[in-house]
Amino acid sequence: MFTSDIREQEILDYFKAILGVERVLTDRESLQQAGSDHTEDLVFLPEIVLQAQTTEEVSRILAYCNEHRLVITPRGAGTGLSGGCLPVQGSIVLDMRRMNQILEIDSENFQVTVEPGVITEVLQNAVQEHGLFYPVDPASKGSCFIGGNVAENSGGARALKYGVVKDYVLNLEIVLPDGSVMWTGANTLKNATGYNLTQLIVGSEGTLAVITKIVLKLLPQPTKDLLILVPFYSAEEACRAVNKVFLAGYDPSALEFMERDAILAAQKFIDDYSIPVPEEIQAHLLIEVNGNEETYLMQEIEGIVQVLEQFNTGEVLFADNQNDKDKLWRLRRVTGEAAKGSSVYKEEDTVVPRAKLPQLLAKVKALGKEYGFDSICYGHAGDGNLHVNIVKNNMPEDAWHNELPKAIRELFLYTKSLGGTLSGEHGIGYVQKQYMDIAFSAVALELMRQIKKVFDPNDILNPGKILPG
Ligand code: 2HG
Ligand code: ZN
Repeated sequence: MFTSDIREQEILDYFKAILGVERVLTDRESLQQAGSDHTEDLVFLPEIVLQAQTTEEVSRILAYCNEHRLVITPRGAGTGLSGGCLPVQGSIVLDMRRMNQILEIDSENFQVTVEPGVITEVLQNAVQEHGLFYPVDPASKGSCFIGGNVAENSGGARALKYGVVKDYVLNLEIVLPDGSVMWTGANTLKNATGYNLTQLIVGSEGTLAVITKIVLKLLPQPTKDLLILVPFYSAEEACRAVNKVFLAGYDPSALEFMERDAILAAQKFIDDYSIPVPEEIQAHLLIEVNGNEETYLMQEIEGIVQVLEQFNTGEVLFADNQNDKDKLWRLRRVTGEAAKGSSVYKEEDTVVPRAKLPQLLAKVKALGKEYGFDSICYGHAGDGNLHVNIVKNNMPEDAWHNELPKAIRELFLYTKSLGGTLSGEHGIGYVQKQYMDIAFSAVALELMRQIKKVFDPNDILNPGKILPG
C-alpha cells in the first residue's frame, strides 16, 4: 500500500484523528474520482483521499507526510488538461473542495480573498454583485476551482484583453511540504519587495506548495459588450485575419478561432442551438468588444468587420441580444469537450506570437497528413494560443502510441522555432513533461529541479510533474 516506514492503519488513524472519519475517504468511488481529471483517459488510483477544511489541517497533513515520506497530490475540481492533479505515484490525494469560502470582498480596494475550493464562476458572480469584475474565464469556469486556476495559471477567452490568472494574484497563503505556513506577498497592486514568491507559486501546479488562501485584484465591471461570429472560406485566412485586427488598432476583449470541425462538433454536442455552416465555410472567428460606451463599441465592431472584409468572409452574425450572445459563447465553451467526445485524443495547447498563427495551423495539418492523424483546432487566436485536439479515429494502435509522440515533438520543435512554446494555459503536468527539453535548456531545467528541491527536499508533493525524467 504505502511506501513508508509506518503501517497503513497507523496512517489512517492519524488522519482520522485530524479530519474525522468522514473526511478520510477510501471507498472505490472516491478513489476513482480522485484518480482522474480531464486529461485523455488517464487513471492513477490513490490509496486515500483527504478532505481538509482549514490551513491548520493542511499544515498537519503535510508535516506528517513529509516526516513519513508519504507522497501527496493536491487536487481542485479535476478539470485539468495536462494531468497536473493525477496521483501518478498513488498514495494520498489532498482534495481541496471543502476549503470553499469567499473570505472577504474588499470593494474599497477592489480585492477579494478566497479559499482555493471556490468555483471560479461562483467567485465571478459574487464580486459582480458589488459591481466588481474578476475577468479570467477558463472554459470550465462553471466547475473549475480558483485554486486550480492559480496552480495552472489558467487563461480563457478574455485573457486577450484582461490577462491570465497571474495578472490578478496579489498574495497567497501557502503551506510548504514540511507543513510551514506563510504568505508570499502583500495585498498591494505594486510590490517590489524581495523575490517574487507569489508569481513563483502561480503556475507551479501543486508541486512547490499547497495554496490555502488567495488574494485577487478585481476590476470595475464593464457594462456593455458586442459579439460577432465571422465565417471564413479558408481556415488559414481566418488565422491571417486575426493579426490584421490588432494592426488596425482595434482592441477586442476576445478573439476566438474555431475551425469547421470544431464548430460542427460543438453544435452536435449542445444540440439545442445551431448556426448555418455552409459547405464552403472552413472556419469562424468569434470576436467580442466590451466597455461602457455603446456608440464607441459599435464603431469598434464595424471597424473590425471592415478589416475582416479584405478577406474572403461569409455573412457576419451579429449577436444583438444577451440570449444570442450566451448561446454563441456556450458553443465556444463546449468545443473542447465536444472535440474530445468522439474519439481517443491527445490535446496540445500550442502558443506562438500571434502573427505566426497561420504557419502553426498549416504545420498541424501537414503533420496530420504525414503521420495520418486528424485534428480539431480552435482556441484563443488573439493570444496566438491554438488548442490542437489530435483525434485517434482509425489511426492504428501502434502508430498512435509510437509514431504520434514523434509528430507531437515535431510540432513543438516547430512551435519553438516560431518563437512559441509548449503551453499557453493548460500547463505541463504529467503529459507534456517529456517535451520540456524543447522549451528549455539543460541549465534552465536544472534550475527548476533545484527550485523544486528547495521547496520539497523529500519530493513528497505532487512528484513526477512538469520536469522530465
Ligand atoms: C478552451 O479554450 C479551454 O476551450 C479548454 O482551454 C480546451 O478542453 C479544451 O480543449
Ligand atoms: Zn483555452
